[in-house]
Order: sequence, then C-alpha cells, then structure tokens
Amino acid sequence: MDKREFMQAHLPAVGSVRGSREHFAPSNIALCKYWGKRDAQLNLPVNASLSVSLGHLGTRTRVEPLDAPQDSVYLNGRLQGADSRFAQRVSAFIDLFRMGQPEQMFRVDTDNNIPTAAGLASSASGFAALTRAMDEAYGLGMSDTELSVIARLGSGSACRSLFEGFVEWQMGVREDGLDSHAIPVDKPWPGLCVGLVKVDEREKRVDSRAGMQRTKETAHLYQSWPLQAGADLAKLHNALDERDFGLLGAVAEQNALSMHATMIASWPPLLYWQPDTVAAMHRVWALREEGLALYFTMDAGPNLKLLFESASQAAVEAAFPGLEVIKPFGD
Ligand code: 2P0
Repeated sequence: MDKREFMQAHLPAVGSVRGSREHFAPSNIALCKYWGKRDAQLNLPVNASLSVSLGHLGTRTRVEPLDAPQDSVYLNGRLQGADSRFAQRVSAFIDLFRMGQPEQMFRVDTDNNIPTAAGLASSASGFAALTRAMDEAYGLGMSDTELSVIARLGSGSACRSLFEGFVEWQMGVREDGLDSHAIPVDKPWPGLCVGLVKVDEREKRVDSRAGMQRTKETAHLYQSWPLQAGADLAKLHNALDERDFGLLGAVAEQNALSMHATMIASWPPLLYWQPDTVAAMHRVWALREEGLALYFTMDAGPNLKLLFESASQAAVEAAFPGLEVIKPFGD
C-alpha cells in the first residue's frame, strides 16, 4: 500500500477548501529512538519510540488557498524553488489532502523558531504543523490520533510532534499502519532540562531517512536494535513513573549510543560524530564521575542534547558555556 492508497481508503471526503489556516507544532527529542522502518512507503517503524516535545520551540505553518498553477512554498520567509527538496516534500504531502481537487494550490509559510544552531530536526514539527493546518483548511475535523497517523506519512517522527510533553509512538502491527501513531504520556516532569550543544550546524551528508535504510540493510548489529529499544522503552516508563532521573538519563544515553553503534557498523560506515562530539561526551562522563547528574542523547548528527534537572543547571552551564537550555515542562 502506498500513501495515496492509504489516504483514499481513510481520508474523510474532502469538501471545498475553507480558507487559510495556521498552526504550531513543537519539535521533539527522542529518549528511545526511532531507527529503521518495516515499511518505507508508509514510514512504519521497526520499534516503538518515546520522545519529549520542546514546548514553544518548533514550527508555525500557515496554508492559504492559491489561484495559481503550482504551490508557493516559503521557509522562514524565503520562497523555495519548486524543484527544491523542501518544496517538493511539502507539495507531495499536500497532494495527499487535495486528491479530489488536484487543481487546488496553496501558499505555504513555514516558520521555524528552533535555534538555527541547535541541530534539531524541523521535519517533525513541520509536518505536524502542516497536517493540522491542512485538516482545518479542508474542515476535516480529524482526531489527534488520525492526524498523528497522517503526519507520520510526511515524516515518521512528525507523528510524535502532534502532542506536548512525553509522547510514545506505538509501532503498531497493521500493514496499513492505522495503529502506528503517537499517544501522549501524561507524566509531566517540571524542571527537566534539555541543553543543546552545538558541534556543527551544517546539513549532514546522509539524512536520517537514508541513514536508517542503510543501517537496516547492511549492519548485522542492527538485528539487536529492536530488542534494545523494546527494553529501553519499558525502563523509560519506569523512570517516568518513579521520577527517577538517573534511570531516565542512563537509558536515554545508552539508547542513543546503541543506535549510533548500529550506524557505525553499517557499510559504507555512518559516523556522524566529529572530534568535538567525542570531546563533549568525555566532558559529560567526567562531570558524571564528579557526581553531576548529567547525561546526553544524540540524533543522526554530531550535536549533543544534554539531559539534566534544574538543580544542576548552573553547574552544567559552567561546563558548557553558551548552552541553549530548554525546559519542556517549565521549572
Ligand atoms: C528519532 N530520528 O527518533 C530518530 C533518532 C533521527 C535519529 O526520527 O524518513 O526524519 O522522515 O520517517 O522522522 C529522524 O527521522 O525520518 C528521526 P523519516 P525522520 O527522533
């Protein structure tokens, strides 16, 4: 089944477009990562994942019906060429909504307030915000669960950005992916901090989509990943239930390093780390040796995301000058 067939089967009848709509969706950081797909067409994952949404940091997207031969796609105020990868991904996603009216074009304004140097993915918040805006533009009135399923078709991790706080993406077992969507995990953690360590803000040469595909196809080590992820997810739920920060941090860090181990074991090898990445890891480990409750996670890139609590903030900022600190649940 491809995306169009899925939408034909499940999208409510699309009526006429209602007008312009605007929505915000938060960025998210996974503590148990999504890495590998069992269906690359529908972005169905090999494993369940768990993330924390980043509050006010994310993407605001506005869609406006347009009387023109093609969509106009703006990113942070700049018109993107129709043949750019960004515009093509946005238009292909909108195609899923306008199937009954292929001639209906849109102006799309995507504004990210994610710090440019943060090394945070914006595709998750971008597709989540676009999904909400399109749902409203056509007056479809879909539930959050349905919207999460559809956002997943744009980018897997986007299904988690429909919700605030901790969020679990349930992998599901159905072939059509109707049961593969995120759910909110209502266990707020005031004082939890995410610190963004900038190592390199350039676009990576191998994106997540290609990276996870390569890993799955070429790394024997990948066979152990679903087991690791399943065990980590269970431990993370325990950590949230018990408010056990040491457990949360340790599981998140080991999960990220396990994911990177599978990447490194791919062929050609995929090593996103740079010398400064490794230096930052050693700094975290040294501080932990000294008693600071500090951990990190990393995505498919060289930047670290530090995990700590408010009580440690001053010490962490002293060790990592210029750190951007986000408190997903406030203080
Ligand atoms: C995550 N990542 O769980 C993992 C960790 C990157 C490393 O979700 O192909 O951009 O669009 O489904 O969602 C990034 O992958 O990939 C990602 P597609 P996506 O946050």
